[in-house]
Amino acid sequence: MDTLINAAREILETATAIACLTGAGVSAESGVPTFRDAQTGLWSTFDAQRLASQDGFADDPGLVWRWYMARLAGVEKAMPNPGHFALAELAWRMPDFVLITQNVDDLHERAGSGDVIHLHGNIARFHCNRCGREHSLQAEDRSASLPPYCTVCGSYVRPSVVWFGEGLPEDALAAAVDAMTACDLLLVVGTSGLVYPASELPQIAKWAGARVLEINPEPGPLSSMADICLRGPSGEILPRLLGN
Ligand code: BJW
Ligand code: ZN
Repeated sequence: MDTLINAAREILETATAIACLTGAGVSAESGVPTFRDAQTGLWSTFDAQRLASQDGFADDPGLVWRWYMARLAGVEKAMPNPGHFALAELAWRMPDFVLITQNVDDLHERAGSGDVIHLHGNIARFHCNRCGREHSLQAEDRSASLPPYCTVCGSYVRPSVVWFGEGLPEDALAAAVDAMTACDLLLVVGTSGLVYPASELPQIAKWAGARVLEINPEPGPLSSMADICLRGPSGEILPRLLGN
């Protein structure tokens, strides 16, 4: 592993434009469950693919609401881990650094990262499922058995996250694609690479000539395009990569 870390550090030190794509794994060591990890992942307890969809919300809005309120409480309790801090430090060191996350938590921001591109939204924001009006969460909403109603149209309020079958925010996706074509190094951290269109981003960077470095304890579909795979938790590997 030391040889691989040293090789990766060399690539990092000579890179002039770095992009980083993170997934649920980067927050795992903060106690935020990943989606697909067999033992602890949200998918092992719930059919999250169903809950995170319009069909799931239509079938049982109360279940979906309570699931998100429980997850929001978990995110609020969680603290950034050394992986989040290392990425914030990398941004301070590198003038040309773009951080793109699929995560709906704010742990990158709380570690000091600014201008984070959120591809899948934000679990702490809410809007009407019909008219789109923003809703600020009230204390009583948190323990409610049903979602709050929109004050404009009376429909249910939902979390401002991207569900399956929904489009990603266009500006975020465009900025992510730009970063892929502009970078000479892409770090892919803690994502299974299973969810489209985020899963296509590393291929865009590769086609544009960037080197790709994967940090993940497990191999996945993105591993074959990585120049170096560092197998281990990002909370340990990222600080080592920075020489901390
Ligand atoms: C560690 C670690 C440690 C652990 N350190 N690492 C058929 C084929 C292809 C595509 C489709 C298809 N059918 C439908 C689609 C499209 C669909 C899709 O991709 N589905 C797949 C499941 C097949 N995508 C969409 O619907 C997207 N929209 C779209 O495509 O619109 C057009 C369209 C619509 C319909 C049909 C076709 C096109 C929208 C996707 C939105 C995803 N939303 C979610 C939920 C957000 C809200 C919420 O939080 O509830 O986003 S799903 C979930 O997955 C969440 C995540 O951001 C996302 C990615 O997951 P991530 O981050 O990779 O986490 P995990 O758990 O998968 O992996 C964790 C990783 O960490 C693992 O690798 C571990 O090893 C690692 N790890 N510990 C480092 N300590
Ligand atoms: Zn409304």
